[in-house]
Amino acid sequence: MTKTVLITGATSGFGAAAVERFLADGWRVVATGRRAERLQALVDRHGSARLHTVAFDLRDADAMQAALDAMPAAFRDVDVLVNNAGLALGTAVAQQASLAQWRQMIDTNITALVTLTHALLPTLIERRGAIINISSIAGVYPYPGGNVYGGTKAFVSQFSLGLRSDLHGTGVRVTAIEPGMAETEFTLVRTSGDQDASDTLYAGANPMTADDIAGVIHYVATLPPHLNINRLEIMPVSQSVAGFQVHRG
Ligand code: NDP
Ligand code: 8X3
Repeated sequence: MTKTVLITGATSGFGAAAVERFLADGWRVVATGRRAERLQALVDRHGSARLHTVAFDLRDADAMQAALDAMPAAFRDVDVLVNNAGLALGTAVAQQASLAQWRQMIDTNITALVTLTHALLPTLIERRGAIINISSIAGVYPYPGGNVYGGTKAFVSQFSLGLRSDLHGTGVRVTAIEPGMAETEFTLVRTSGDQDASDTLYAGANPMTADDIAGVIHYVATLPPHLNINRLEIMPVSQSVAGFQVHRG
């Protein structure tokens, strides 16, 4: 039977690559993001028999509910929710950071994610489905300038584990994927559009690609139903963790 996956943040990076991966594997896909023209391009490429796109800002709870209410019947039975949309904004240390950017990260990475999850839980329980949350190594390992972004991702990982406990016995699987450095539009967004900064960060680093992570998302979604990966941390070989900092005054 054809399964349905709802993927947020499908206009770029991991989400866009995941759309391609699931469609290629015969799934029905609901793809969301704010940039309507990119979603339309997906429909132009793939048609709408197995693809439903809907453009809205995830931070707008009313728009989210309207999008769910308007979902065509063929796409309503969501088996897998991929909470992928998210962003980092800025690299400033806390004492110099923008409160507006902090709030936007919290509203997107946390509030929108829990709101959508809450709305789809009844369906996911009925379908004995799966929730795949895109967290980050930034939620595990702190670094200067990671402050609120890392905090939101720590929330995502811990919320995932909490969901696992609450959904005990329902058959619903929950996974937090915690990627390290991957080249997408992530750094362009983080630096407010600084393409040079993005290019410099990834230059020579052989970072992960969006396809790498899409493959992991698809792998998790298609595991035998008696298996649950709780959290999955993945980095490029070129990246590793380096020690503590010590201030001597
Ligand atoms: P991209 O910037 O390429 O993609 C982010 C996606 O999120 C876009 O499709 C964007 O769509 C969507 N999005 C952002 N804000 C909103 C919003 N308010 N409403 C709806 N959609 C929104 O980055 P990635 O693919 O790299 O990021 C995907 C996830 O992976 C994020 O949660 C990120 O934190 C996480 N991550 C990324 C890593 C990396 O190194 N790239 C590493 C670890 C985790 P649109 O702008 O059209 O709304
Ligand atoms: C993205 C990974 O290390 O750039 O979540 O914050 S990092």
